[in-house]
Amino acid sequence: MLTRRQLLTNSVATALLSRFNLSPALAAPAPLRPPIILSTWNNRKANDAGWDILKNKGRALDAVEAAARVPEADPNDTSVGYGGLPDRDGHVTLDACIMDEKGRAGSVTFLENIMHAVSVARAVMEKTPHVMMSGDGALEFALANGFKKENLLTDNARQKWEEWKKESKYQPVINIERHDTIGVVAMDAQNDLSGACTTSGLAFKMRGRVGDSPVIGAGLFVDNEVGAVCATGLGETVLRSVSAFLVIELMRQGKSPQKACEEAIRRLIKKNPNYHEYQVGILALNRKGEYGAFSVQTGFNYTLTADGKTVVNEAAFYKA
Ligand code: SD4
Repeated sequence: MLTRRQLLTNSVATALLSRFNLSPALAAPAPLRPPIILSTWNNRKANDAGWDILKNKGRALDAVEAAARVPEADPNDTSVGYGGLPDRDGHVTLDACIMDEKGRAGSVTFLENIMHAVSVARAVMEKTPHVMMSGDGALEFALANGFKKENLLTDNARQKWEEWKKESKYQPVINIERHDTIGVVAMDAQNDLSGACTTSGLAFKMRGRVGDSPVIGAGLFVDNEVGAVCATGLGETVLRSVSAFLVIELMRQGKSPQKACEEAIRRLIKKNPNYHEYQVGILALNRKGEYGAFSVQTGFNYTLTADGKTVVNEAAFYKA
């Protein structure tokens, strides 16, 4: 026999269901989806590091940070962290950000001499009341929080800079340099979402230039009710379009991740019509574990790990 309390709970539940016109099946919580991690470009080792965390029921936040740290530490990756190509004055300057399932965010821009910019961004998020820290202040904060100061300019990167100086042409090249700037988005076993981005930015950029990667809403945005989105490519175009936030809002309105990326790239091209001269790729994941990617030019690929398997997929691209 039902107790008085159970009867009361049942009648309140029935009243709520009819008030909001819900069937009991619709009111039940959605079943949990399996974890998934995606990163921009061919970043298999990064995904492996993230997957190790996700498969053990770890947080998406830890997974995206672990993934981003892989290219940061790799001297052969010339657009992230250690080994990143320097600015036109020979300084490696880093941009990074991270966002968690609570919508908390941390970011560093124009950071020098610290390999793991993404972890400094996480420390900004977790240990300060701020979202963004920049330049010398970010460096001081990193050192005060136990990060080690080191030279990030490798012999290889210095050599490329010396070569570049002979002509000193400032022309970002589409898909010819190896792109390793990593944007990474993930959903964990609890179905919480997080994302991270880390880069040394455009090679031989003007000193002090900051791209889209550390800018919340441009290079990265996460909304746990909707999805997680990251962008890569010519940051100036992404900054003008606030692309990651736009894709989140398009998905909120009901678009699939694929359609949302396509619409955001179309809008970006409208604002930046010289689209033969630059590359941008956007990668999106929604709460159902559905994903999509789209780019301005051919050549953008992304790495997907789900169910313990990793594949590198070519993204579709804009055709006028
Ligand atoms: C930037 N979006 O600094 C970065 C660069 C990039 O692949 O993603 N390169 O503009």
